[in-house]
Amino acid sequence: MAASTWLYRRALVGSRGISSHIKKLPSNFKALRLCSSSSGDEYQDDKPRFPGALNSYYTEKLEFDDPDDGEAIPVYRVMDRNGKVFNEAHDPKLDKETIQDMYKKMTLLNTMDRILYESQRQGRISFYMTNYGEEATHFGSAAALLPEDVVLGQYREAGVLMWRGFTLDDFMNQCYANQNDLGKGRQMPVHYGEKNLNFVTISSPLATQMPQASGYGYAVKRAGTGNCVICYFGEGAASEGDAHAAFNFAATLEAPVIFFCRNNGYAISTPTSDQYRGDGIAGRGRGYGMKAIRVDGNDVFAVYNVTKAARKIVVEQSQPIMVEAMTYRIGHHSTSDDSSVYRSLKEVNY
Ligand SMILES: Cc1ncc(C[n+]2csc(CCOP(=O)(O)OP(=O)(O)O)c2C)c(N)n1
Ligand SMILES: [Mg+2]
Repeated sequence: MAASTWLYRRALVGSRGISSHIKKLPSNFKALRLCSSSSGDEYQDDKPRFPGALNSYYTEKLEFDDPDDGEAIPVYRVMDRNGKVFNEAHDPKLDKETIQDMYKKMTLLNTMDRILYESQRQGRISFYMTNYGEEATHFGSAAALLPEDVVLGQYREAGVLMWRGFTLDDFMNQCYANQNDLGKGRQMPVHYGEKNLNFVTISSPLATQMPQASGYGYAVKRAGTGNCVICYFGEGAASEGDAHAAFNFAATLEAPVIFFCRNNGYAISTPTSDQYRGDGIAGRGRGYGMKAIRVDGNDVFAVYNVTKAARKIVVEQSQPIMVEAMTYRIGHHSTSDDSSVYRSLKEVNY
């Protein structure tokens, strides 16, 4: 049954619910056309009032919406490859101390990765995952948040935790699962968590953090603290059903969640070309009724600006936002992976 016919019948029987809704509809409501014997000319300016697409309009052209029409979402950047800022107005003008702190922590993260990666190779720990190549996504986003904003991560966001104050000892204790480990040795290495830093413990099954983030965001909204939730995830995790549930719940509940995708080109050995069609992850924002932006994830100032602007919108307007940070996973997926089997050294060294 056509939706308009159904609505019309419901209006006639005057039942509760939808009929009361119908009374609010304009007098030239589409259903009237069903009872009219006129040519319909007088309804040329009418707007469709189907409840499922209130912003649509009528057309007499039979055309499919084509994802290949129009331009792809651009990649926002602030600096060129040599660190030169294109437009002074976009320089976040962070103080020297903060910039140095970011830089030092990026190199510290690299050093920690090397030591822990080699610890695994020496058989001292069971597993490890490096963060090489994605440092700017971590520090750029973490620096733009407040410490009270809650982080739900995937696993490759050690820099976010480092920025918040997780110490080298904390990292080591967790990876070595010793008596000082905050997780009491119950988790695999890199499954960090620290309540005092508002960093929810990492869990291995992909995308579980995503619907949790939507729920947490809704709770934060109800609590009215003026904070937000940031949910980090890989573009591979975005192929999980839980990702859809998370986006849709957050959008409809208007929860203050920044969905921060680290699009690093691979989900273990699966390249993005085998992972999705359409305009990446940012391209999905519109489908969920979410603002979205794509950013150069290797440009720390661009990531900072985008996260700061996203935070303002999600908190002030109470709605989720999709951020897609374009980057590249330089290391192997984990110590259980050998990426030379599925990608060339030339690609990695680009
Ligand atoms: C439900 C589930 N399926 C499969 C896996 C195995 N797995 C672990 S990481 C990973 C790839 C995830 O890729 P992505 O989300 O892009 O994150 P990245 O590793 O690139 O940072 C897969 C398939 C898992 N942990 N959980
Ligand atoms: Mg990935």
